[in-house]
Amino acid sequence: MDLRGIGLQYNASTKFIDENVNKGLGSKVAIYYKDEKITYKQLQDQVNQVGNGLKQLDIGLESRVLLMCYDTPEFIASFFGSIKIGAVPIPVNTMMQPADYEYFLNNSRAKVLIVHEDLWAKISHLRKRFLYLEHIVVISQHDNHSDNSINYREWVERADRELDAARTSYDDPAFWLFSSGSTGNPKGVIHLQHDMECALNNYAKKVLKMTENDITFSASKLFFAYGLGNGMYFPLGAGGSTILMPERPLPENVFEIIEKYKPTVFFGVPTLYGSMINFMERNGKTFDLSSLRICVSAGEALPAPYIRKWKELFNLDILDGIGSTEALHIFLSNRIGDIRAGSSGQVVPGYEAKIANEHGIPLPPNEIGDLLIKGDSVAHGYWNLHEENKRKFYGEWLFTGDKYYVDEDGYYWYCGRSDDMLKVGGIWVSPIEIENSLLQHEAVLEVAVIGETNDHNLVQPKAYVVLKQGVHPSKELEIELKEFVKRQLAPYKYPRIIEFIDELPKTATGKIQRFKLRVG
Ligand code: 3UK
Repeated sequence: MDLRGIGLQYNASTKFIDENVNKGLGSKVAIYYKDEKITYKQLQDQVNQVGNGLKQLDIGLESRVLLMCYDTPEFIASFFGSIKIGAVPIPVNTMMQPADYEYFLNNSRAKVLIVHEDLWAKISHLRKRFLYLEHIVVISQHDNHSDNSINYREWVERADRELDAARTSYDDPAFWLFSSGSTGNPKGVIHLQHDMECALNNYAKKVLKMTENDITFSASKLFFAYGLGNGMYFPLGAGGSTILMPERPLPENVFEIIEKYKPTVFFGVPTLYGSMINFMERNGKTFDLSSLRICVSAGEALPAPYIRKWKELFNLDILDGIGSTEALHIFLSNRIGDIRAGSSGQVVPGYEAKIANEHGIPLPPNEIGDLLIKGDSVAHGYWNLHEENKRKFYGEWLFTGDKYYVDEDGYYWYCGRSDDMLKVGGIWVSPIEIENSLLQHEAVLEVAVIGETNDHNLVQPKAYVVLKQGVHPSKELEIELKEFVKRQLAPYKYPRIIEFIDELPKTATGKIQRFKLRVG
């Protein structure tokens, strides 16, 4: 039927799941998870069952579904099951505090939450505060629940395995990701149905040369835009396989997974490469990484010495590339066989980049300015934030918030953030949020948090603390303050260094001059 007004039909779940089965890959392994091997046909069944389960709850087009899921097959089935019926999945960080989840749920107005049992246990007491939430689907080993939540396994098993994709269009919202803001309030980044295919074609296929033969392993979790591509829609989009690891990535378990499942492409962040190198040197052990053909780093700039060291230890290259939640994935990257250590490489095919001064005028090579990029995987915009949208999305251009210069050969060199935000271990940390937390401690009068770079050029949050009168600095107090922040905020945000000082540098109007602390 030739219907008017419905737009160009496109559903990302059809593209990333059904097309593989239709191509004859049904019996191929899509996901390696613990001792399970999940084929494309099995994954398609699970996707369809989640979609049908959601439909039975009266969830349909444009309805948000919040995912508080570890990296397990349920994450992928829930993500694509939601998309297939035109609902909009929102994977969120599993390391946050209860108040953060209240924010995600109320801000997104998700009607359904799909959540792992232990995470639900942390927030179920707040249920009355979740204004729009109607259904809770709990991924659990147990069958019975005291509250009236739904058991994921029973819900899926009851549901039909046949499901036609909703009539979504190419430009329909497909999923959201929350990006941290400088005041600590995350912003819902709305991505469209076509965005994943665009990142797949531009970066995974053209830069990483990903094919059906690839098996990926991402130490970065699926709820990060980086991990979502690495561990889900890149391998599935190429008809390859992914290895999922729900645990926190530590050198020992990352090495173990690589040896056991033999991936061909590995994705990490600079701090992880650093700790893996350190682990090797400390233990004098060797690991067999010979299955890998390439390693990728993103999240923050990769220190050049790590590239050399990794090559020495494993004879493997690490490709540094910069991406963002708003751009969905990597838009500047080094190339296989063409690496400039310390640089973010060249523009990824399918994107354009521009370095501009404060008036938006393009700058010549070697001059530092604001990096703007253009490309089809760039988000539709932020949810419900009109002013922020105007500042971030300039017509066709995305303002990245990063300072860069480009050399005569077209390689881009990172020079820092345009705001005060810190990247710690590849994850955003807002100095304001840490300051606000420390200020609640009874011993603290004033505080300023900055990023301090260590010997390897990696950033650690450092707090300059002015104590209240009568309180004296001590090692014990330092430990107590760190623990205090870890209890209040997601633990990865705690200040690694605390320095007690008598007063903070301030402007005449009383604004803390963080830049003065930065230069020491
Ligand atoms: C910084 C880098 C220097 C930069 C991400 C790959 O990190 C990702 O997304 P986020 O939204 O943060 C984006 C910001 O992080 N950054 C990222 N990579 C690099 N700085 N060198 C790098 N290689 O400030 C950027 O604006 O958390 C990374 C793929 C998808 C992503 N979302």
